[in-house]
This record gives sequence, structure tokens and C-alpha cells, in this order.
Amino acid sequence: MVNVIGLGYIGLPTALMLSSHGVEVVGTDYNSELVATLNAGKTTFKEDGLDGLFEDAVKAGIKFTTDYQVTDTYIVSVPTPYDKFSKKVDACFVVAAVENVLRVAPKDAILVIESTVSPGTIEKSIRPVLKRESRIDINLVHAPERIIPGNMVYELLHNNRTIGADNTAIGEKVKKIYASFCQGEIVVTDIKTAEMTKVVENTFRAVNIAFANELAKICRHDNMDVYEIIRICNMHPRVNILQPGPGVGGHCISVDPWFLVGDYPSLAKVIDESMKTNDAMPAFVLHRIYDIMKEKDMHDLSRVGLYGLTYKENVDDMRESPTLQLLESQAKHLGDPLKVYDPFINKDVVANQYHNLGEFLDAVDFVVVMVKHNEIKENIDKLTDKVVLDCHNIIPGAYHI
Ligand code: SAJ
Repeated sequence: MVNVIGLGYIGLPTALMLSSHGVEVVGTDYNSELVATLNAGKTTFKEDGLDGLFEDAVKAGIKFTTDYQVTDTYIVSVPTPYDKFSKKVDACFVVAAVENVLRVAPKDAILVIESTVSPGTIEKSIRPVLKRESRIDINLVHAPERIIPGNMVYELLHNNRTIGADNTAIGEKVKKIYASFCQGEIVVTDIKTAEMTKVVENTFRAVNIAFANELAKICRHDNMDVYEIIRICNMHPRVNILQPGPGVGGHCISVDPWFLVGDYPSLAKVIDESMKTNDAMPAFVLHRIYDIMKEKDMHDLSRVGLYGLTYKENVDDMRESPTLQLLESQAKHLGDPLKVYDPFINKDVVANQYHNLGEFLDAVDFVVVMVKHNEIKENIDKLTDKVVLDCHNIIPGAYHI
């Protein structure tokens, strides 16, 4: 039996996937409300294919509880925040989960950490817990997740994976468990290499998004069309530039690269600058709003609306979202908060929030497309009489960042 600890964005789909592929699974989370929701037959976030997977797993007998189980295999997928000041990873949730596992784990159990941690964290922060508790019999493994919100179920099935273990026998054992559902290649390596690959993958993307964002700023400065330039450059066989945007959100690409900056401040220069470039984008969009208002002789900020609150399209995850960053930046200027609408966010989370596209559009003359949800792509005709700042190049004739 596998006990999956932490039933969030990664733990829940992983637990469901294992269960629906014949592995006996118990999911554990300290949040009793979340566990109650799952036990009531409901999923806790929206994701393509998740509800179907949930049904399959329930049929297969998955259980949800707040208790840690006595079993031979644990998978820990709890969040790893970073300290905003030092930029270092804060492994407190992982350490707490490991301590709880050690209280119940039988001799020689396998303890897989899926949570993203900076290279060396398992050696520096997790192994000492095992030593302190006299549990060096426990087999530590790192199997970082790679799935992208919006396409999680497909990617769980098809992505290649990495497993870091102290010895090949344990690595191969864990590989077998993941191979129950994973059709991709599963590479077995050592723990520190596995930790590093995960952070490097997200850093690669962060640096490349920063490059696109920097190009957008350069092109804005001299009134060039960044999208046309990127389109043409990408016709070169060895060039593949990503898309500029209003900023980088989510709990991965906007966070993980800071682990390297925090640990290697004098070496991680390109990464540091890239992260600052991405972090500066929401404020850049705010300036664009002011400039366009000036150009259009518009004066009423209350007639400006932000479309989208989530960190990217077609997900309901708002963590580190560029819209929230923009509103924070606007609050520093003491202005009344802009109007906001997102079809994926039903609860009121910010001031001046709307829950209906028509009402939102009636209330504004200037729409800033922060997130390219399918909904807005399908309703482009409703924007014809609006001034539009399109941060994603989806609306013909609109202003760009
Ligand atoms: N973004 C851009 N321009 C682009 C692509 C993305 O501005 O060309 C923005 C998005 O709008 C969003 C942010 O970047 O705000 C991140 O979005 P994303 O879709 O690139 O990635 P995430 O954060 O949803 O998921 C990433 C993935 N990592 C990589 O692609 C290397 C995923 O595979 C990881 O599993 C996930 O991080 C994670 O959990 O670490």
C-alpha cells in the first residue's frame, strides 16, 4: 500500500492515478476540511480529467484520512515555500511530514519526497531528521513531479520521470510503482542530481520567459512588434523563443529558480536578473495602462477592468498570479483598485470583483487581458467597443504590452 501525504495540486492527482492503476492507496492530509470534501465525493480543484480519474480511484477503493498509515511506501507531496527575504527554500512542511511518517513507518520503509526542494535539501534537512530519530533504516528517495497545471492528467500518464535514490535496488522498486501508470521513460539517478534536475527545468523556463519579456520591453521602447519578431525568429531551426506576458505566476517557475539564487548568490547571475525581469512585468503592465489612458484621454480608473485572476489560462490557481501582483503594485500608488473578473474564481478574493462577463464588460471601457482563458477567446466580439490592452496577442487590433 502507498500512503500519499499531502493531497494538493500534485499529491491528489498522483494518489488518484496510482489507485486507478491497481495500487492500493491511502491519501493523508492534515487539512480535515479537505479530507471531508474528498470523502464526500468531491474534488478540491478544477483540472481537465480530474473528476473522471477521481471516480475511477474511488471505485478502486482509495481512502482519504488525516492519519498517517503503517505501510512500506510513503510519497510526500507537500508544498515547499521559500523565504521571501533570503530566497532560500523552507523545507518546514516536508520536515513535519517526514517526522510524522517516522512515527509510524515500519523498518526499511521507502520514503519518497515528490515536493520540489533545492539541491542538497534532502542531505541537509531530511537525512538529519532520520538520524535524530534513529531511523537510518528508512530508504529516502526523491521523485520530483513534472506535470503542468491545465494538462496534469495527460502529463502524469505520458511525461518522462526522474527518480533519485541512494542505491539502484530501491530506485528500481520505486520505478515499478510509478510505472504502474507512467508510460514515459523513468530515469534512476542519485538524490542530489534528481533535486537539481527539477529546479533546473523550471529555471530554464523562467530564464526563457524573461528573455521574451525583455524583448517585449525593448520592442515597446522603439515601437516594434515583438510578436511578429518572435514569430519570424522562431522560423530559424535553432531558435525557439517563448511568449512575453504580464508576469510569471504559479508555485513553480516563479519560485524554484530563487532556490538557486538563494544558495549560489554570487554565481546565479543570469537567473537572478531573469527572475527580477519577470517579477517586474506586472508593474510594467500597470505603466502601459497609464500610458494608454493618457493617449486615449481617459481619466477614470474605475472604468478600467482586469480580465483574469489566475496565474495562467484555464486553471483556477491564483498562486503568485500576475493580476494579484499588479493589484498589489497599484495599491502602492493609493489608487482605487481596478475592476477584476475571472470565470474560474467564484469566491470574492479582491475588491471590485465581478462574477459575470457581461456585467464586468458593462462596467468598464478599458479591458486588460491578463489571462487568455478560452472564455475571452470565444467572446472577442464583445470587446469591439472597448479599449483593449492584450497581454497575450489573442485580440486583433488591441494594444500590446
Ligand atoms: N508564461 C509566459 N510565457 C510563456 C509561458 C509561460 O509568460 O511563454 C507564464 C504563464 O502565463 C504562467 C507562468 O509563466 O504565469 C508559468 O506557467 P507555465 O505554463 O510555463 O508553467 P507552470 O508553472 O504551470 O508549470 C511548470 C512546468 N515546468 C516546466 O515547463 C519546465 C511543469 O512541468 C512543472 O511540473 C511545474 O512548473 C512544477 O510544478 O514545477
